[in-house]
Amino acid sequence: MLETYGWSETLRRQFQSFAAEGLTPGRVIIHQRGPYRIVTEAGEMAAEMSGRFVREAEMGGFPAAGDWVAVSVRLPERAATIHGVLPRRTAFIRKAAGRGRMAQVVAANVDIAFLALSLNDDLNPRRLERYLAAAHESGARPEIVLTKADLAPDAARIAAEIGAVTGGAPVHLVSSRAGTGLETLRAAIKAGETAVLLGSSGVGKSTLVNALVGEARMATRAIREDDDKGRHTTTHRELVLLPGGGLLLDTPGMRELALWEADDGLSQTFEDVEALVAACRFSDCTHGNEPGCAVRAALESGELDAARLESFGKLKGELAHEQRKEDPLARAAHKKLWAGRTKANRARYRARDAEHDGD
Ligand SMILES: Nc1nc2c(ncn2[C@@H]2O[C@H](COP(=O)(O)OP(=O)(O)OP(=O)(O)O)[C@@H](O)[C@H]2O)c(=O)[nH]1
Ligand SMILES: [Mg+2]
Ligand SMILES: [Zn+2]
Repeated sequence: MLETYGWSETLRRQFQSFAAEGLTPGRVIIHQRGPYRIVTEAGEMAAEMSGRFVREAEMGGFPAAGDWVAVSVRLPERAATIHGVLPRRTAFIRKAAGRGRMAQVVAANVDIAFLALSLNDDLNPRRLERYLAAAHESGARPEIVLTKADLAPDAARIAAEIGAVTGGAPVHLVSSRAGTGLETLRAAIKAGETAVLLGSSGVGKSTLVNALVGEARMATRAIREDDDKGRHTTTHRELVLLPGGGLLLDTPGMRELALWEADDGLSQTFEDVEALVAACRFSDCTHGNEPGCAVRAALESGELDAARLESFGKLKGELAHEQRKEDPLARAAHKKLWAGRTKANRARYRARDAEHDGD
């Protein structure tokens, strides 16, 4: 039973200490406000965290959709108490919006990240790069899903263009309405594997889940509200078992997956740019006027797109900024650097003013 939800030998070994305490394994299939919904050997049930677990959990340690948890089951009530979370194989983490900005696990133990973009919208390669960086960082393998193919007469051409900037991630072209591309997408998720659907609100994630399941499992936006971009139809995360095996996690739309220590993810997304940077003659090359600059040469030959380079620089800058915010040491070092620069600038201005004093 649990095998269909991805239970494995590795998990069984990791669970041994919990088993010794008489606990049972379960997987979080619904994460929403209020109790979790989990699946166990005894079927589906509601689950809440034990008081002790809540007190002792570390940042980002609360269970998320896709997590394997150790529970005590109260069978007559069909309810369970969560006492622990198993180590995550992969995790999608983002900063929660607003103050406090705690790390939030969006999805855990995901094998494939389907990055959904609607062919009905302006496809923004920069947004795609952000998604890809976050996906690589999570440990899941990213695949692009272009939705609403029925609305774009030149869908195949767009798919090819997108395919050129994904750094090797496969591109799927689907229409839930016309029923095209669904079989190939379903085949991409092997039995026991978990995929997550990520993308902006309204791109058709829940409609796609329903099309793959073959029934209306998830509520979707009414057709006449097609352009109501502001509203989120799905507000919880739900793991759905697909008929052919494999699991698909539907999530609420999100505008951006803010970067959270996505250093490696960024490198993987921009492998081409990083390779060029590494090929510059000087290791601290600013790609300005230095001789032997591989980046400038690639820009001139057209091998590298200027917008892609700019996006790389911007994401790198943002990432450094995020890391400074989280890491007090880095923050202090940065402050010192800037204090030093300001001081140097002031000295320079004074010298310049002194020079002009005699005028
Ligand atoms: N033409 C067309 N419309 C689609 C397709 N798939 C979904 N839609 C429409 O797009 C709208 C949004 O679909 P949803 O599935 O609710 O979108 P979502 O991504 O789940 O949105 P959130 O839950 O808010 O994140 C609905 O009106 C769907 O009918 C498709 O393949 N073709
Ligand atoms: Mg939805
Ligand atoms: Zn250079």
